[in-house]
Amino acid sequence: MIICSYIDECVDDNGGCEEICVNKPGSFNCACPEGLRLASNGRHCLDVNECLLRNGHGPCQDTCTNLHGGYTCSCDGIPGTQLAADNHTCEDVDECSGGTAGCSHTCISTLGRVFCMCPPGYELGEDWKTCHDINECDLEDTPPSCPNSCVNTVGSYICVDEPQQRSPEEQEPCESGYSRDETGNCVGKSQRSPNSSFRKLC
Ligand SMILES: [Ca+2]
Ligand SMILES: [Ca+2]
Repeated sequence: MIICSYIDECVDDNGGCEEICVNKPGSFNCACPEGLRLASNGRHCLDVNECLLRNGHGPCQDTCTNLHGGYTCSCDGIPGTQLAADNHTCEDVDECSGGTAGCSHTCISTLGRVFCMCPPGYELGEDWKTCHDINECDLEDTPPSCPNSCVNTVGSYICVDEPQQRSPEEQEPCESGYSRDETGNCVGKSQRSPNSSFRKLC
């Protein structure tokens, strides 16, 4: 009767391996964890410099720093960006998040810079942050559609009806019991007072 017994070389001093010893029937070999490679002596593990690829960037979009058994990426070389959740690419830092970054209205962030924008009817002030109403009635380059009856409003403007220029003879007669006063309004004959509660507009 022949009894075969395998010797586990890894039991004794880890088989002489620096990191991982893999026992096999009749033999064994050394291995290294991810990020390290087996040295030519078959026992020691050497670091892999992942950053040597791509002109020193390695797998990183920007800066690659080699570590023993690994590497780390950073985005110090691309202003306005930060390392994304994938730990490799660089993403724009949104300076507008959590606030308006000083903009009175709309905040836009791109590549580390903040731009403020204004809604229609407003223009950006000298601080490049605060939106001020445009007085459309005073615009010379693009005058309003009603240059003679323009009233500026916040964010826009309105056109008010121009006052009637017709002479009293051309105006329609007032209802019975009313007559037209000096401003052209029909007022009760017995209440010819500007403050009268019986004042009636035609
Ligand atoms: Ca490394
Ligand atoms: Ca306006």
